[in-house]
Amino acid sequence: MSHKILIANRGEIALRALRACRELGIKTVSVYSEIDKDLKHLKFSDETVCIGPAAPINSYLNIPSILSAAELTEVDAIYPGYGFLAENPDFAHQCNESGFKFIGPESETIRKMGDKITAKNFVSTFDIPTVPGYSGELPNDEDEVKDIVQSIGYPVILKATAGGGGRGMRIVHSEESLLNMIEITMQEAANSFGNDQIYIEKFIENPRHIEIQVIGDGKGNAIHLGTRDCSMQRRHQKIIEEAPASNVDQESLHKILNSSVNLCKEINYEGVGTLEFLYEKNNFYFIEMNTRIQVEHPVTEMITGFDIVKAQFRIALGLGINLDQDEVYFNGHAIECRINAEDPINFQPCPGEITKMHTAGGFGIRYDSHIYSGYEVPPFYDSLLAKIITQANTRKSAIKRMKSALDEFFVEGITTNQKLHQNILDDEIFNENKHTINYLENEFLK
Ligand code: MV4
Repeated sequence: MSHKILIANRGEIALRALRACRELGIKTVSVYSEIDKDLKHLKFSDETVCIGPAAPINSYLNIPSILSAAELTEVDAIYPGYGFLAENPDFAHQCNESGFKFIGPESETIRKMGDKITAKNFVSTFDIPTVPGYSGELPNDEDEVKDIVQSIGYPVILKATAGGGGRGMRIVHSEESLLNMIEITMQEAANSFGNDQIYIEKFIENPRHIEIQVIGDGKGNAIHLGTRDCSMQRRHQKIIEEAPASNVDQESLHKILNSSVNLCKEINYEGVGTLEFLYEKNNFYFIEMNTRIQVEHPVTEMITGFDIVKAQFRIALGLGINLDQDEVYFNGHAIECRINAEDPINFQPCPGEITKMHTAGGFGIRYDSHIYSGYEVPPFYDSLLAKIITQANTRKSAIKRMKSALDEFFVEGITTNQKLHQNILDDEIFNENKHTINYLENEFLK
């Protein structure tokens, strides 16, 4: 196989992708911003191209600059990773139009899932349960709007259809504030996304966040790799993720796993994807589908033994998934702790030089990170430093293993959220697996 791929990302995911390419014998071109010239993956890349200044808008979000680098180095395909341009349908389209395969779904699939009403209406035709609500055009008559919301029942949540990931949402508790809130939410959506369309859902007050990993080959074959629970989060930033999601109703789960795979088969879904659900009182409610690799993919890899990033490359090169559903075995439990360079009190990013550090390691422990002693964490990008992942036969043993890993790991020179992780791992509610999406902010940190 003689292929060359451009990695259009930075940090740990760029290194993760580069490692996968090296195993597959794929040549790599890594692009970087001026401030990122010392990133670890650049040292192992076949070629490197500087694509602009530190500010993402001038480099990792700069489509012409990335396409120029692709042309200069004559790559076959472009790997977007997560964040930046990973779910930008125009970027995917322009890559393909310029003769570079975008590694991911077709641009039209990305566009469809990016419009949250369209995505919701679409998945519901595959027998996937969604949150009850209203996704039509709102009538002009104010009393009609009030009647619609009254029949959903307060509290409701207003969501911008061009939003997602927690942006452009507002909770409404009673009719008094309804019309005003609709107005503000639409106005904000127009300003932020250039699209004022909103939809209304019953507000699910205290759910868990559970997601399903899917993979399709673009030719009608698809499989799922089970579930993850990402409920331990703060302000839409996940902190700890696990696979599988435990204590969920198995009958409902099997239905949505089947429906999710059917959807992927039916639309010839190409690449990896994640269907996000809220889970409360034994019910799943679809909220969004992500069409990219996710930060937390390693927990799924650890319990399945399947390399999801290598699969992305294999699928893009037309080599298929090389795994059938009946060959997927789930082995024990995995947990991931995201180590961020951030202030433990106010959660503000804490960039700076890492003066000294030591990684974690050992049986059942995986460490995914681009940092090293002497590396300077720049202030321009997200603050993820490292992902520590442990796998063991049970959730309880995986937690114990993580505690030991966190005891070994240290970083000097900058502040991190390591202690927060250690405190969560000692927490009773977490250990009993009773936490919901509200737990960290509303109870643990109070
Ligand atoms: C909701 C919800 C409650 N009810 N929808 C936040 C991000 C976006 N993916 C959807 N989100 C939510 N949608 C209804 N009808 C609560 C959230 C939510 C949330 C969801 C998943 C993980 C963390 C969250 C934190 C706050 C709110």
